[in-house]
Amino acid sequence: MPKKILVAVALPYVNGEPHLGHIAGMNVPADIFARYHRLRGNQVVMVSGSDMHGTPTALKAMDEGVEPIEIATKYHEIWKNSLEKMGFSYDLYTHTHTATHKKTVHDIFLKLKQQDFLSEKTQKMPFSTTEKMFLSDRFVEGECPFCSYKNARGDQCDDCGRTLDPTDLINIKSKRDGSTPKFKDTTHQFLNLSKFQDALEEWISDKNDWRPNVKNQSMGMIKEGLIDRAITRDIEWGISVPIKEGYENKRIYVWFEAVIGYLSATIEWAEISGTPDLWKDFWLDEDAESYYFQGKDNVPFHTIIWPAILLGYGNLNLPTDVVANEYLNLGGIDFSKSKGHAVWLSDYLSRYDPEPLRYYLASIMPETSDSEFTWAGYVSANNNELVATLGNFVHRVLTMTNKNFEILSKPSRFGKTDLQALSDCDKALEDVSQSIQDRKFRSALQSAMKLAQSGNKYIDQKKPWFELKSDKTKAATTLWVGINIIATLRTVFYPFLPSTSKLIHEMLGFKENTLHDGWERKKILDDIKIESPSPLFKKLEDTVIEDENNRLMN
Ligand code: B3M
Ligand code: ZN
Repeated sequence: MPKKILVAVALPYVNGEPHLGHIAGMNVPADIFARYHRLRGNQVVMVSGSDMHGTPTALKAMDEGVEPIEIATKYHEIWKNSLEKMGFSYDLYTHTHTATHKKTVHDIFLKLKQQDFLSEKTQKMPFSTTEKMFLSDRFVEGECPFCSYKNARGDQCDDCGRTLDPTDLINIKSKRDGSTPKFKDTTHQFLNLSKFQDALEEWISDKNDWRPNVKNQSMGMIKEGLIDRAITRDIEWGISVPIKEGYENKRIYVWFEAVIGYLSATIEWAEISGTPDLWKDFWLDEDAESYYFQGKDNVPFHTIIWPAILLGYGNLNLPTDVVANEYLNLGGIDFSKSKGHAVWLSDYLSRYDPEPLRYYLASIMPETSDSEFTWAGYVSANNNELVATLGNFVHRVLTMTNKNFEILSKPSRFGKTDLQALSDCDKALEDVSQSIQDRKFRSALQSAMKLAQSGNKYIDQKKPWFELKSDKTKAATTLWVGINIIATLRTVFYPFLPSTSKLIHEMLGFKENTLHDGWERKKILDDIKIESPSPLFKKLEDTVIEDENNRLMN
């Protein structure tokens, strides 16, 4: 029975361009996971889009002296284009400024209100005496009372990850003009998180296959005691509050509505596909699974706030896993000078190919601890692993076959080494598959690369160049086995390197879409003809390292 799998990728704020840290933490793992499951024949819907509202966009718009919608639209286009160029296979990449999203948010808000999970309360909020306005979320900064981090924001501390209220901040300052705000009463709608304390604790307690950091951080916050949080704000940029009086100048808190973006995107996707009810397969069917990919700072919103909203609404599936990554840091260069610098995705793509980046980011993915991107590491991964191991193996086998055999036929007998090589193929299929299912992407990639390494060893051991001179049928056996290894590499690398996989597929003479073949060693025809192959990867000069490091320092 094919599974139904929702791949939900965090909706990035559109207050800037995507950099490599963003995609290493969410898009790369999500795409590997989605592509793997599609190839297995499972029914997958992968959605995300831009998180358009709230103070992040409003603050950037203020800096640039334009309306928030201009900023949001501009960066949405940049994100969408760059993600497309990377080959991320979204079924829908939308944004949260759509009619479908607003309707879904209002529906959920009203249902929660009706079920008594929202209540109105008056709270003290920072008020700017210089600008005569309330300041929330990213409009203020101060010291975190839990971990003493100096730049904590009005709704979250980026250092310890806790969700906060502005009243928690020590030495609170306006991010807009540096002034010290006064606290003033204002009325808001609150999500009664305290009502979900027990249900959430029970739900998380048996999540033993979650990454330890995700489970422990969430459990820790729940155990500290959940407090009701305001989900409306005194700001102008955002989704209106569906309450008749008193909320005309207020908007829904950006995090409350952004998480609903996963649901509204699935609904929008179903509508666009001409099957408007299909979203239900992924959200109402209890057997459907849902995986949420994101950076670690997003965890409490996906393990506490979103599940609380889902529980309150009723009948909608809770996350199967919240696959959060740690951070990818920019390493190998002087940090003080590079502060504020990043490798921007569109800039990368203007000079280099997507696939080596997909590969390198998967190989250093910050799954359980922070990791470092270095240009030296990138060049080495490209030259030593992609070019010298994978590319070289494929090239040598296909070239030798093309030069020496018009038609290569299936051998009638295999030796021990040949059988071992074929069983290595089955092992790679199993190992990569298991690791991806377990959301262990680095280990999955290692198992895939191991097959290319053992393929090279097999060829070195069998020496088909000698066999060609001494006994051509032996050489034929070796190359036929080599081609079977290549056919398996085509499958196991598909989730990581889809274009490379497609190229291998075509070089093996297969015409149909790679997706139709399933997770298996593609059945090699009994008689196969190999055309002269083209190289899979380009070697990079060592000067790339210095050039790129210089670029970062300037
Ligand atoms: N926009 C935070 C971020 O971009 C936030 C994620 C929303 S996911 C629903 O890091
Ligand atoms: Zn903190």
